[in-house]
Amino acid sequence: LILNVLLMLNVSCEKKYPPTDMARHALIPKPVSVEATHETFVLKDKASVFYDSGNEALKKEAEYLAALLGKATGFDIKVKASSALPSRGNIFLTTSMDDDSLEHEDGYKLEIDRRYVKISAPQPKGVFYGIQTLRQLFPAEFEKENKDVKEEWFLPAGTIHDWPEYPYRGAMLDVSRHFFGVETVKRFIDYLAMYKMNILHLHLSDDQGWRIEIESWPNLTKHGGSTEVGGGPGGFFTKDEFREIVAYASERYITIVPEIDMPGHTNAALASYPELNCDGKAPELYTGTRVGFSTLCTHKEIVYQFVDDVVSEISELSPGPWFHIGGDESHSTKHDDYVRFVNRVRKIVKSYGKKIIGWDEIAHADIDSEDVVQFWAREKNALLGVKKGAKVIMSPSKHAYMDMKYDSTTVLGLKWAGYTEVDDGYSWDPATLVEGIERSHILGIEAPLWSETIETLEDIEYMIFPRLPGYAEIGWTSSKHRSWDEYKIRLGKQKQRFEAMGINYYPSSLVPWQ
Ligand code: TNX
Repeated sequence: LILNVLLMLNVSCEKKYPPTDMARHALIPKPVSVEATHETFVLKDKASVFYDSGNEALKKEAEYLAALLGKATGFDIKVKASSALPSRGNIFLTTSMDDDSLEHEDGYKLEIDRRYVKISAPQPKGVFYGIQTLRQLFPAEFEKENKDVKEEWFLPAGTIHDWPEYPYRGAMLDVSRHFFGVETVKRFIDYLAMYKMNILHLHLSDDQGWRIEIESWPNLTKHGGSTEVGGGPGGFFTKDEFREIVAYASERYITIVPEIDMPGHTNAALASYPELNCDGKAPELYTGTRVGFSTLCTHKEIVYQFVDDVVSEISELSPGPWFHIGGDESHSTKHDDYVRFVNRVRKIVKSYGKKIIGWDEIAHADIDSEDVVQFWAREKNALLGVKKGAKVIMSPSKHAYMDMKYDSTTVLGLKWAGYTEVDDGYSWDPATLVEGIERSHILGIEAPLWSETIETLEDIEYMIFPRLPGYAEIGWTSSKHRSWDEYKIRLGKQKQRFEAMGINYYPSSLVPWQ
């Protein structure tokens, strides 16, 4: 009886908050389902984030969320273990699911009502994705530093069920043409995480620079890392820095795919070690932007020792399942030499327990169902890969290249694959783009950012915003639930969020910015 009276008092004392509509919030990527119930959850100071007691992985998510909320609101948000739904006003993270509608291992369910917020998922990874959705349900100023202090933050009530369409949802950053340090890479990772992407492919070597320390071949970074396009100072990641990137990414459920591009795109290595060249002479370092002029000497045994050492040292630093061997634009390597080289390198990579990814040209080598071709230019190559049983990552340069200019007025970027306005970036379906490449062949999608013209974080932001959220949505949301006309409205509503975060974005006239 006492309890009932208390409950009644509580109800009658409850403040009235304006109704909400969860379904009208501009979530990117678009979730599988959103049911609004129009109540309001109020987050106040001293709220706690609870997690299943004993679940250490989940505790990490709770700490991540508490830190995020604390930073945004200034509240003192505590993390607590619990075995039941906590009292009102709190947030609960759990991996015990009472709902079989969510069979997908990377999925989550987010429930908000006026009493609590609950994120449940089969795995902590799903909880992390639920947290990213929760974050987007707060008003844009949530993302702003040094804002006015508020006593209450409102969230719209309802239930979201959500899971990804493709397992591989990536972006690539070229740190070779221009070098970007750990802080910039971490920021890039933050942007991927915000949109539930799970792969960061790092293009770690090219003609213009070698960017990762290899202890057994120290001149690669000492000499080969000492410049970049335009003649700037270049740079490289020490092993510890690379480990720091891997760890930062992994806390956000992002796998690093390291790429060492070979046998072409290797001038920086060739300049560092004369024995890798057929004529035994080291060329000068290169700071221009041409491609296709360099090749490792595929007939020399020392070249395979070099590859073995490099793959070994990098694989030891990268816990992910893949090693990207490049293989593109080897215009200075004879076809037969190229095929034999890729075949041997493939065996080396496998001997370190990694699976091979290569640009679509590697389909000419003896690849099979364990290998992955990254489609960027030639449909024929990708189809050959599919015929050999390989899986495909879709990175069509006409749609997915974030280094392409938006239009003729874009100062940064290149245009060899055509201009890529925000709608061209979004309006394609990986599973129907190329006849013969079907849904079942596709591992996922990746949007590369090549950096011939990109020098700073501001440059990076301008090219990836606002295209990146679109690639994230292509990877996450089934194409039957996607259309540009509906998406552009949600994208337009990101304006305040981009501005709150200080992101330098391209204000495309195709998007109804609000
Ligand atoms: C082609 S895409 C390349 C890169 C360039 C890029 C510029 C690919 C596999 N190779 O070497 O940076 O174009 O858009």
